[in-house]
Amino acid sequence: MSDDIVSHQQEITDVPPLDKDAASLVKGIQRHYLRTLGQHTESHANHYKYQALAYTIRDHLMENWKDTKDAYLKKDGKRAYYMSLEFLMGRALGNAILNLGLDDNVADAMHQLGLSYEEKVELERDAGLGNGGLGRLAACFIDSCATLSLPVTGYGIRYEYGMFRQLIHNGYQVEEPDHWLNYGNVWEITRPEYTQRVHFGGRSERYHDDQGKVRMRWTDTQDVLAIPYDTPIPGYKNHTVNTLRLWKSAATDEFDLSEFNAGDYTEAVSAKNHAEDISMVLYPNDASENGKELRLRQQYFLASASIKDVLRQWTREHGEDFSTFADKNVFQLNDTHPTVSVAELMRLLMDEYRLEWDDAWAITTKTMAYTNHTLLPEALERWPVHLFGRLLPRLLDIIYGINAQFLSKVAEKWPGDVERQRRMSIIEEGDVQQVRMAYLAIIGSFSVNGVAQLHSDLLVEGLFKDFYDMWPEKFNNKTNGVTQRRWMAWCNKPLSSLINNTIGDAWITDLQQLRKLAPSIENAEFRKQWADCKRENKVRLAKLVKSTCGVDFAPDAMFDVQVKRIHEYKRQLLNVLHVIHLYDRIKRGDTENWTPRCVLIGGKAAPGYYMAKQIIKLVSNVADVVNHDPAVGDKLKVVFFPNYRVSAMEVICPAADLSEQISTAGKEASGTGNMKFMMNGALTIGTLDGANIEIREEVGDENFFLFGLTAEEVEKSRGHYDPNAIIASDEDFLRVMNLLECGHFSQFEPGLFAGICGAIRSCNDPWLVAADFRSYVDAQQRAAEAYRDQESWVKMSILNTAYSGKFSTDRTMEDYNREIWKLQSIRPASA
Ligand code: NBG
Repeated sequence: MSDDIVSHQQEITDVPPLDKDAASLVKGIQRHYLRTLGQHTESHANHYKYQALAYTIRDHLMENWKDTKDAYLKKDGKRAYYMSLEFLMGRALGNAILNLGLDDNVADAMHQLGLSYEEKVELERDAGLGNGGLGRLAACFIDSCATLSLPVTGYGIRYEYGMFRQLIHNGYQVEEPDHWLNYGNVWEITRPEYTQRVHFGGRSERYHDDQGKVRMRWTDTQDVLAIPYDTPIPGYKNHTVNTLRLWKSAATDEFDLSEFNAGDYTEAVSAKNHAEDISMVLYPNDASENGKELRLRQQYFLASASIKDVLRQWTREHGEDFSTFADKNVFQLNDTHPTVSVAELMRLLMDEYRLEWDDAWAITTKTMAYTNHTLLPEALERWPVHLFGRLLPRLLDIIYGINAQFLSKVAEKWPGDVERQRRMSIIEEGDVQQVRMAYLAIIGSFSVNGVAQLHSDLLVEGLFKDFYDMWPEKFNNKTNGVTQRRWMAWCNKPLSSLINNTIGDAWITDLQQLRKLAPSIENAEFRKQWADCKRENKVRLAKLVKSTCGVDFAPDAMFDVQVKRIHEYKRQLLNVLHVIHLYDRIKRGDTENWTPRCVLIGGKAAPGYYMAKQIIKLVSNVADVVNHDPAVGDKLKVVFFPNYRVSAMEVICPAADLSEQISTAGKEASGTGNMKFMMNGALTIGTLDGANIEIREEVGDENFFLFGLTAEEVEKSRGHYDPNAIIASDEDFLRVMNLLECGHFSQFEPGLFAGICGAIRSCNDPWLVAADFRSYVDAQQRAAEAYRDQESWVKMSILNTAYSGKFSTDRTMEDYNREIWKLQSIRPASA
């Protein structure tokens, strides 16, 4: 029977609708367990039970997903593509259950089956396809876009190995590969029919087309296939399911049969490995680049496959008429990583679709938008011209073309200013010529944004000043956010239900509603309930700390938390110095009116970042001494929490009392952990950096522990910074340095921390640890005192949550959409 005949008889999609009640969920779980997974009662492998539940939930997303695609297609409106080398998704199950509104029914169904809901949810492996803030931001963005019914697709890479698993051996970080796909991935659907071919190598050549016109083409290339894997991204109770499309690399089949004789067969097949290398592993560098060739391959692989995919859809719907392409498509470049997209879109429009340069350029510069995520010079990507030319020769031609055209504009605007031309050129001169990716991004985009107000201001005053002088209208700010669905509603159930009972649940899609909580600070009963929620969350975290670190955290102590990537600019070191100071006070008996504290520090260090790894070792050693000293007891506990990741943060952030946001001012572009803590009622101790400034503006100075130099003061201090004088004039600091330098925390390895001590004492310490020591310790003292007055602390905690409304990615996405993308929200017809 042919397919045609079948389709005349009945629609293949004619299936009975799914019921959402617990009994139907039970049936779904049973069916998947038996029929999809082939399991039986005696199976002891727990992950099948998780999978059966996950498949059941996925069933509920499938029709919404199809309806969403249909609605977008029918509307034929403008679409946006979020291009990112990282999507730090974490787990999907709980979020899907929440967004489908199935939480209670699933709990009921699991109960009926005698299964623990919580335990099964925890069997899902985190999708750790990102390093830190930048990757998690992308995940929060696409959650909010789905909730706002915005037609936005995420494009990324399906790394076989995500962020490494961090073990701590003898206080040192050890990296283990994270093969997160080992047990399969319920959430992805392969779409081999949309496979794209990506070119590398070869050369570009001139030729005459049919009309005798001189054109360029890229020949003798070595090609790699890009196979798409789609993940559904559900909006919150709105029937929308958007798509995250991740590419896996694979070899082409071209070497088989004819090209190889029988003897070469196995070698030929093993050549596949090289193609598959591209999507093998995420580079574990946060906010710094390592300049490896494979990394450039990954970047181009993502850019080319994704843009081809967009053009495939475009030509299917509009043929080769690109006159309205720019009105209907926009690419948001997540940092410079996918910036080669600018040149790739030019190439495809000119070489494949035969547009003229000017037309292709007009389209490109109306569809590309660039977000910068850092001011640190080591994170600004540059690629050696020779590497670029060898890997992507045709792209390099185009970049030269863009640069020549651009520099003539610069010359026109500032005649004779050769120095300015040199500064602004995409090609940096020097021993090794480099392609400056950030400049390509700025020149090729109609919008350039930073991620918090201070960061955006510093960009146009410093790093990008020349470009701002040229095109002030391109530059704008979009302050980051986080999704309150995952970061409150899902991960903090006690607090969510208290809030729901108090002001209703509209905050889940309109976070400014939380303001309505503010008057409740006067209600003693409410304050007690608030404190009870916090305590419940602290008990949960204490259990996790006990099981992972073997240390007892007393729930009544102040939970003082710093979790984020380990980086000198984030100053975990300053935190440790304060811990040592507290230890020193205890040892000296200076403990009148003491506030017991549990300090938790967690985060991964880039494997090649020596200093960051030393800092982990220092935290571990200090923790060891402090936790084992009977004189310290419950006054102070310290842990280095291993393998910090999205799912760990879901337990950590609801339980924190004090959120450490202590970067050197001007260095943290925004921060987003700071927002998660605030939402969950932690108070911040922080510098005037990144989004801390806006957090403080929202919640008020009296509910925030501010310390440290301003970004301006940091800049001014350069050249006359004298840390040794600062240390010498501060008795507390002297004692702390003495403990460190005498080997108190490295009894059997004297000199172990000499590098760290040297860095603190160096006049060239760019992070100015010593400069902020005193004001930090004083701010910590204010926090400790404030914590002792629990009534007033709880009020401040409530106000932090109440005034966190600005920091929802729903707001961030509305800002992007209003000012950059200009998409129409499209709701699929509900089922
Ligand atoms: C990071 C910044 C953070 C910021 C996130 C998300 C990079 C390059 N930048 O401060 O360091 O919150 O981006 O914008 O990872």
